[in-house]
Amino acid sequence: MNINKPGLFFNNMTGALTGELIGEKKAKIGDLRGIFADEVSRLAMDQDQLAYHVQYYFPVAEGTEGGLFFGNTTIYPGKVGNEYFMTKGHFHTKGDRGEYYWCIKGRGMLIFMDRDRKTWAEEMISGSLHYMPAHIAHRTVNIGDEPMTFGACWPSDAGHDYGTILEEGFSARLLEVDGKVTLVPVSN
Ligand code: PAN
Ligand code: ZN
Repeated sequence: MNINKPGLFFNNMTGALTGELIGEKKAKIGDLRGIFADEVSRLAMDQDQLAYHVQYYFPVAEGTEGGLFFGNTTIYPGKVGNEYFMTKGHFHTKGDRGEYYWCIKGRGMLIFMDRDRKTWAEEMISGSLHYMPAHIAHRTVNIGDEPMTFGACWPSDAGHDYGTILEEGFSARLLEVDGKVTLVPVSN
């Protein structure tokens, strides 16, 4: 009978994944066209500046029913104009797939939006655990001065619908207003 050594490690302090089959995705300021409100400020920044990166473990092919994916995301501190660095955000392509996030370090905010465009936010601090129900778009924001890292686990057939958010956006944005983190409704 075999007793195997683990081939995959998750660092509880940093969130770093090491081992077999770890992939990586980087999002630079230059990749985030149409995400932030202030496009003029975004274009004036160093387009190679890293806004966030993701490490992920895909033990099965994307789209496989019944599997789970695991990842971490680190969002760097910073702002585009008065809007904090954040992820693109998405609905899952299979809308009825949920997800867990948990904050490892830093100070963040998780923005949710339902299909009726109702938006709300939840604070992320070390140890906080967040359940994303089905049919809810989700985006994360770094509101602190240090990198903010969280873990995520989601179904391997969930998929990512970025197009809806690119076209319609969230109905509120997290801005610094008079020195305070404020969830500001988008006027249309
Ligand atoms: C996360 C996100 C990750 C990056 O793993 O994919 O935080 O955010 P964007 O995908 O919106 O750029 C997740 O929610 N997966 O389903
Ligand atoms: Zn997701």
